[in-house]
Amino acid sequence: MKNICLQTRRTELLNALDGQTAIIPAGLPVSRNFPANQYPFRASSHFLHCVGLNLPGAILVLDDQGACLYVQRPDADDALWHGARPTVREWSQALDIKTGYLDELVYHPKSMVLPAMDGQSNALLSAELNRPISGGRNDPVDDPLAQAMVASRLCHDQWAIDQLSRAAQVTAEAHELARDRLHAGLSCQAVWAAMLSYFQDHGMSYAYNPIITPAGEVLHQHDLRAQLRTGDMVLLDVGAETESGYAADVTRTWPVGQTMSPTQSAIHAVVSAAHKAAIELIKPGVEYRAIHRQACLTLVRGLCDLGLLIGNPMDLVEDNMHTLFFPHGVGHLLGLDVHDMEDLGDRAGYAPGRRRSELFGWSFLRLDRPLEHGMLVTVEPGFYQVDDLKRRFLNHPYKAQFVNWSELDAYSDVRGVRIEDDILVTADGWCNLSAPADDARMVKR
Ligand SMILES: [Mn+2]
Repeated sequence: MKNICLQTRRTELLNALDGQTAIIPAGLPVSRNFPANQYPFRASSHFLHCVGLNLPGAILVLDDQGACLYVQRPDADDALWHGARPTVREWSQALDIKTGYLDELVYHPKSMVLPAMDGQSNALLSAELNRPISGGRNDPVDDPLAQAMVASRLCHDQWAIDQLSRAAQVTAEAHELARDRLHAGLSCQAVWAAMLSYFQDHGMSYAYNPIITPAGEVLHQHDLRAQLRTGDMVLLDVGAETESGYAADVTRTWPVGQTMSPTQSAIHAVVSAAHKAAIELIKPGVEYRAIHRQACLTLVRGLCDLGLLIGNPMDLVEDNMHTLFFPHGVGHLLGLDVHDMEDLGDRAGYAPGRRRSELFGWSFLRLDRPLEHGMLVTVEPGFYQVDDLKRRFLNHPYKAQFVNWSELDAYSDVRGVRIEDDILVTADGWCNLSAPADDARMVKR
């Protein structure tokens, strides 16, 4: 697989590193119980970005000699249990990159590292480099390398866009398949099985643990044991991952049995209007924060029209009243990771010099930078009735007055509604990669 985009990425990273040495490990498989019984292996996204293949244990080194890929030397009986492995020469020819075996790698003591997510490979690197190395969003990482990787991954090249489009399209199709099957008595597990099967039929896996639930107000509800009942609205947040690791992230909220109640339908329409209004603003140069604010404002306007909130929509957003129903951010970067590059903290999500707000709601905004051509972002406004939040607002001496609490009681059959699509920033507007197949997909402005 000679891939010109991968070569270009490695060359640009080498140039950005200016002769310094960088180590990018793929990571090692993680065992479930005994060592030989392992979870499916998925290489680190930084490694996939540069190499394009899931190679357990492999390490990419970038230094003043160029790029070199070090792979595990096959064990004597590997061929028996796993089949014959390519030699380094074969890897070199297939990937058009210099290669070696890991036992030939001489570590430069000043190497910068992008940690993998598994403890074992980070421990090995720690021992080789004689300093602590660990993954995780709050751990120290080598900043110049992290910044170079953010610059490389922030805007997607054509190969990435092709992969991301395929993931988004297959995901949108799986959601439509699920919608047509929802009926009382079906378990969420069975819905997941149908969607996963659709991904696998298309050579894909899943990008994150699915949320399929009638309890959509629990933002990360991963329990799939619920059985659907007539009158439920089901929130499905499910996304495919291509073989090369590119993710989709799509949410739909649908009724069990094809029809929504009038209250469910009214709230779904308000969320849908917020989703549409936010997307409409997208183009290069626009601050993502403004997309979030637009979603908040449209949502609040709709809730005022329904008589659930009382006051001037702009003032209500200023008073953070939207967070009663929409506490999270309107979206995030998407790429190889479903929340792209969050292993590097907020380096990718936040423009240099910016920090997260401490204000409730805004503090959950994962992206705060001007949009650029080639970025892929999600837009995912929602409406949730969270008992704990409602209590907090009801007991708030100032905020409680802006809610028509008795009217809200009539909406008890609406638990959680979210609509999420994957929006590519184009040269002059946007393109919804996860739009239903029968919609005009390329909506350029
Ligand atoms: Mn998302």
